[in-house]
Amino acid sequence: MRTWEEIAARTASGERLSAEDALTLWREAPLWRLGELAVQKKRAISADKVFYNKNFHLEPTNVCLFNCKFCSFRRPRGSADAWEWSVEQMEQIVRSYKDKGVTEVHIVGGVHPDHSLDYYCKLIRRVKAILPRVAVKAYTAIELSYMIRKAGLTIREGLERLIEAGMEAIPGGGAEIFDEHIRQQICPEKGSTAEWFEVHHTAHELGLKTNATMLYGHIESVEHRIDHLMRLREEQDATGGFNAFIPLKYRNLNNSMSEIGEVPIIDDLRTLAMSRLILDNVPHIKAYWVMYGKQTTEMALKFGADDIDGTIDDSTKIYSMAGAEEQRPTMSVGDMQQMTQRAGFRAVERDTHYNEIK
Ligand code: V47
Repeated sequence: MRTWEEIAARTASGERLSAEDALTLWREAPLWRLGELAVQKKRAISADKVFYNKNFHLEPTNVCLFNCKFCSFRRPRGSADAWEWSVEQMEQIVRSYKDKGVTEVHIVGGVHPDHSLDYYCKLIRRVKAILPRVAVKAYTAIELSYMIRKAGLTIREGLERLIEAGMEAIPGGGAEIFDEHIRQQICPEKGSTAEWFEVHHTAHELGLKTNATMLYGHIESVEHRIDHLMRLREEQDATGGFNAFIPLKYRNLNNSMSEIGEVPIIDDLRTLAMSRLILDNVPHIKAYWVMYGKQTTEMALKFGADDIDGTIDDSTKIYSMAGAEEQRPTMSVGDMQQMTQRAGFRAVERDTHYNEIK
């Protein structure tokens, strides 16, 4: 077995990590060395840039067919804090972003029992009618798989309809942890790992770029995280369709796994760095500031992240309901620039496809 020092030296010179070496590095290398290696890899791809965008979220409903144990967002239909916005209500929200310079709307919500594929296509069309130049990054693979199968279509046919309606990218949610045994324990009702990959693989074949996530810091082990990253690396070798990887730290407020607690920040930093090192073929590693909070996000830039997501404008509740620091998440461009500068990098505005906006 190689020592961590040997593995670090080989990784630095461009050798791809095996699962076994990744485990040694993850467990044994000091944090500073992981940071150094990850930033070296980050610089080779994005130099001194850290990307952000001007975006907002639309969360049509928190009513969901599935009852995932880590979720603090879901509410039973009819309960006091459940919401089901009509398309007209969402149009009103979208109209408030006219002339605000946003380039992306991220649409994601519960898997609602009544909504049809036509409803989801209609929502995209209405958004595009109001904000024609804004990219719609919409629906997790789990929502997509459900709405498309319910319509009696193949994943390819369903995605084609959504693309025709104006969907430009797919967010990374619903990946959770790919190991089927762990998945069964934390989200037994949810769509499977195979379903998640089928949607992303088909999207890539159709030329759509997508993101990938990993929910970590609950009952999984480091081996499960490595397995998750290896499966993504393999898919990326085959299609090249992932734009960004987003490690999502399990936040434990008000859900049925709360007793597990949250992992320390050092674990977040090791996970970010190891994601950058294992995913040598995924260009961007996103430290989602809404989930980490601003301080950890700033540190994440020293551990291989090159993207911090966007301005958000207090439009998402998934993380505030799970106990994240930012209860009304909003970040100004000035704040993002300062955060990036303090970490020794340069903030660059991007669109959904990572084109720089001058
Ligand atoms: O799939 C839910 C996660 C995801 C909790 O693609 C939780 O740019 C931690 O995927 N603690 C949805 N995580 C959010 C998501 C996302 C976010 C930002 C950017 C992008 C992108 C994608 O949120 C779910 C799940 O893994 N999640 N509850 C929780 N308590």
